[in-house]
Amino acid sequence: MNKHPLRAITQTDIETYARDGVVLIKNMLDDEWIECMRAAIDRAVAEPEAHGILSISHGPMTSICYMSRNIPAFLDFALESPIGEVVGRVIGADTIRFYHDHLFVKPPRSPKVMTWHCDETAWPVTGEMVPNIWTAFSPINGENGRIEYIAGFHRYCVDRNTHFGFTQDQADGVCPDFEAERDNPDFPFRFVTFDMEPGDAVIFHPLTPHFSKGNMSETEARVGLAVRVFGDDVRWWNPPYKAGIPGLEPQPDGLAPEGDLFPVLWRRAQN
Ligand SMILES: O=C(O)CCC(=O)C(=O)O
Repeated sequence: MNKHPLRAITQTDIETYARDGVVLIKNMLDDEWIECMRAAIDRAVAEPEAHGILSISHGPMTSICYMSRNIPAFLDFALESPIGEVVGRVIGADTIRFYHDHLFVKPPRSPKVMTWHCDETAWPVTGEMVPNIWTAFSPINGENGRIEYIAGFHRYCVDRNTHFGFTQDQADGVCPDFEAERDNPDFPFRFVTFDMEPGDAVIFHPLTPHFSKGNMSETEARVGLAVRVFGDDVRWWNPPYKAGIPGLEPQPDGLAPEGDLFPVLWRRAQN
């Protein structure tokens, strides 16, 4: 099972993430990881309540979090796979800690649409270094519900200190419905999306809007495992609309996350 990515992170990967707020990393995992995690994912999908915490989007799609607390393979994936290194190098962090994992499985013919949203508004922290590394464990394509992203919108949000959520009472309210912009030739941002193979990953910024439609395949589930991490600039911040962390009281605003619930996944070697 590979500990380092199967191909090195490049300057182009780093610049693409900085510019677009989203980057595809092909071929991150070897076959052993894919096989091991497919088995662990099948276990979680068979009994979601027993193996994770149901997310609000659970329903016609398996959407559960914190499997790493129940199925050892998910914790191994966070700690021993290349994800910490990959995300740390792409976002330019010196230290990457684990935050949580979130499994998204759309079975064949799942009508589940994830409406446009940014993740950042839910996380009980400030800082830009709370990306999502979303790894494919099935083929991902236009038929089975691949994710779409609005490239560059994260900079718009950072520059204006704007934070869109899922609901009106979160920060600056509901994320714009970018469907209205799809055919607008004057829309200043790009829609981007990626076909993926098992073991490929997409890293996206917490303020990058994303969306996925239902799975129109008759036969193929769409399987993705999101891992969210904390980098160097992250500090606790707990207004009422933020998600809690199971088993942990809200932490004092302004402190950096640390401790056993947030193990270090990767540290940059010092020269
Ligand atoms: O898997 C999906 O379709 C949505 C994923 C998502 O919203 C996320 O990873 O934050």
